[in-house]
Amino acid sequence: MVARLTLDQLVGVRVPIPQFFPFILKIRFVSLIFILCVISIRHAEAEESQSRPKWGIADKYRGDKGIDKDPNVIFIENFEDSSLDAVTSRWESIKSTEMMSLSTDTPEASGGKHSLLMTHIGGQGTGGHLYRRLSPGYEQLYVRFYVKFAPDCYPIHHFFHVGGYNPPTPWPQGGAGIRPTGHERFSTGIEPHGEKWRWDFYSYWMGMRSSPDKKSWGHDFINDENLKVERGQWTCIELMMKMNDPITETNGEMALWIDGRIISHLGKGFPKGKWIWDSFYPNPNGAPFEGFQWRNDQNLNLNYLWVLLYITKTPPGHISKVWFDDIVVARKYIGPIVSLEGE
Ligand SMILES: [Ca+2]
Repeated sequence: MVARLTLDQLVGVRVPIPQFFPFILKIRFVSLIFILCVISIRHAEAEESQSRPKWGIADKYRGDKGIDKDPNVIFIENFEDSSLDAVTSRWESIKSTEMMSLSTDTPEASGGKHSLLMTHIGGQGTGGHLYRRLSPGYEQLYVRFYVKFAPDCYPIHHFFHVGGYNPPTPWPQGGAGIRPTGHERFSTGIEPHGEKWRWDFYSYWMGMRSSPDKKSWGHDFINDENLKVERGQWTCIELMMKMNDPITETNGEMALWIDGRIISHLGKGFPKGKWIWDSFYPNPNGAPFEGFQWRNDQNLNLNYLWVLLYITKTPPGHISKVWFDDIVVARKYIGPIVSLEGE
């Protein structure tokens, strides 16, 4: 009876103990249940901490108000100016301002009143961008942004990029289909992957493999057909990139969160998976991921942000709308905006 009471108190549920158990075995049975409970709780806590950091910078600034003053924040763009000219003055390379406008459509939790709307009309150019350097360059960065695609937005060729050039340039460079040598550039796009409308990385670095056409096109790492891009609603994306150090190592990392939920974290030895040409398919029966040697030159680091909408092959006249808002670049995990409500 003593043992059963203790067990009930410990786990909060009544676990029947076989009546034929001698008293000493009952004690051991209770102890075993207790230990299993502790292990289970700790395992759940570990999973929780993996699925979402306990807090992000945004948790301290409801509606992102004042987040630009945080010592770990490097740059923000919330499009809260009265004119587009005031916005573009913060960027070094701007492509196609004629397709950009300030919109009153903002993420629900946002403390602001404006977002950036890019409106692409089929047959008129290939989209637009805002690009700038992040000086003096960083060894690790978190980049969070909100995006919304119109329900009838046409498939997108390439999207939001973060990376580095050596030396840094005030404009984005080329290099499509070419494997970097390791001293001059690397990049990762967070992309809706064309007609598939699924989120994935799209990375260029010196350790790339080849594609079937013997070139090296951006590599993807998630390959989850269920990770759909939900058009018609705001989505919070956060990318983390960490440089390899020393430069001879493959201990660089990369991670993606969507709406505060960890989707992918890649580094030396994790996760397990299988390569097929330029695509990595996570698979517990595969080999440990080799990690990222983003660079072989210490002067190459994370030093640019490229808000890109590159859209091609759209039927003439078809209108594709994409909104951006609440971009934050920081040294630590940022997380989704915490609503002003309840303040
Ligand atoms: Ca805003």
